Amino acid sequence: MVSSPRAPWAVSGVLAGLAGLATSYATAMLLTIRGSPVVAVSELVIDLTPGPVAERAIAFLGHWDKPLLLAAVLLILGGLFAYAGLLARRSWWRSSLVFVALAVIGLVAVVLRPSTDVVDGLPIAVGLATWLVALSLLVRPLSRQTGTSAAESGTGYDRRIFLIRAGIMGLTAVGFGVLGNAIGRGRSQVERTRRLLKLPVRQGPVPAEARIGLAGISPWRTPTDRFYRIDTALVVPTVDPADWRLRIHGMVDREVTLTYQSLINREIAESWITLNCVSNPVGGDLVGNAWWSGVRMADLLAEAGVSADADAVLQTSEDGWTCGTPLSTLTDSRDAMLAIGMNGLPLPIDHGFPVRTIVPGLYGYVSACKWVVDLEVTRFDRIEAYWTGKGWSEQGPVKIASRVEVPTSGAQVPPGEVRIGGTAWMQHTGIEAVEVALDGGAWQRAEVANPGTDDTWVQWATTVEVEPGEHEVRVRATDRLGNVQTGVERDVLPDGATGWHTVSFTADE
Ligand SMILES: Nc1nc2c(c(=O)[nH]1)N[C@H]1C(S)=C(S)[C@@H](COP(=O)(O)O)O[C@H]1N2
Ligand SMILES: [Mo]
Repeated sequence: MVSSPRAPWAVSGVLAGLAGLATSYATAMLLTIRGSPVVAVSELVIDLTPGPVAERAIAFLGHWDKPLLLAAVLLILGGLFAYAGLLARRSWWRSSLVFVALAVIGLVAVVLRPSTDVVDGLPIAVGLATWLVALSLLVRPLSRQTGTSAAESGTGYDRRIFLIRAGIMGLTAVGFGVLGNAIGRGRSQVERTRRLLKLPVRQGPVPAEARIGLAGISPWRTPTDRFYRIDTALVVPTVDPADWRLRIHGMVDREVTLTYQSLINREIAESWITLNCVSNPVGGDLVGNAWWSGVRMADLLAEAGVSADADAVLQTSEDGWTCGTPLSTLTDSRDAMLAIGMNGLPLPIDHGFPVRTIVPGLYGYVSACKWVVDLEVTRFDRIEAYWTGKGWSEQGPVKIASRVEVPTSGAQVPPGEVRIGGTAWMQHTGIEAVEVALDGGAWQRAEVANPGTDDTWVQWATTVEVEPGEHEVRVRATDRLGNVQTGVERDVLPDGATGWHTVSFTADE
């Protein structure tokens, strides 16, 4: 059998490999996943290295330990890529197996990381797809004339096509690498600035009365890293506080432009506020409670002097997302604020650093603009905001909601007395009462822990008596205006879901 020289095959493997690493790296940076699959594998190597060996290596190599480890991983990868390319001479399948095996190792490394979710696997999928496509593109001109007369082309393969493809592949890989690096670097610089910031904010103490003391219930204060995140940003805006400006304009007496420094020099208001998403289904977890620190929106708007004809504020974020907020909710006595801190620290980048809006009593999509840079005082009949242009309601006041968290759906409990509990919320109105009904029976009052504010959720708990067998418990809340949560089931679109959350469980000896 006549075949082309070996070198181009090895080069194909390496180029395809690098292209896959580059696209997976760019994807990881784009999805703001901390570190690429290569970094995950390197970290896995560190984890798997016996402690004493690692210590000796670190002592010997000093600060060079991690760059050297990365370099070693890349070198080994390079060798495997070349090997895969050579294998492709005989069978494309065997070489693609090498890539699949590498992807599996990467996936294992990513999954073994603390707090991974499904999207973390995406860079690997993108990388694997790139590998397979790139490899087949590169080796096709190599194998085309294999087996035919080598004399025809003189070299035994389609050299020109191969070189062109290899060149394009190399450039594309470099392009993705540079792109990923630019995205990653912008974020890490802003993250460094964020960590060094000393803000005049406190860490609010959780009111003792807010806790119902039932194991398994959501913590009253949602830890920042477990706070839900919703936004349309593919690449999260990374705004340096030094560059941040907020313009307040439109139907105002005088325009106001704020810098970050001028904002944090003002009086800081702080409060516990529960934020939830209009897309949260009944019983869902797109809700969280945090201690927010910021500057009262009412004071800022008073400085600008809003026109009596205005009824809305169109908020715009750095990435162009918009929401329309009722002016009255920003000027009344509630703690609507331009938040700079969350749970006692500067806002995380993903939650709107350096500045976002928080308005108690409104769903996030009409109020909680992250990375906010522009407030236009206006009228609802003149604007269309991002989500209202897509079928969601113009007005987004929160709805009464309650959730059974204990027992969990499908749980097995001993028969007899069973503790039931969860959370309920109706921000800015407050929760007056929570009731549960067992197996479609009468509503019975639960105990409600009073956090001392109407702007947050409450924890509730009660005890029911159950016989062995299948059971179903549902919950409903009543707000402080006497409105009882409706049992009518409605979807999240256009203005938030309604219905009673129901959980089934089994009582078993
Ligand atoms: N810039 C920007 N701000 C935004 C959004 C967005 O897509 N972009 N989503 C909103 C929605 S729908 C919700 S529910 C909240 C969620 O805030 P969180 O991610 O801090 O939990 O942010 C709001 N602010
Ligand atoms: Mo939302």
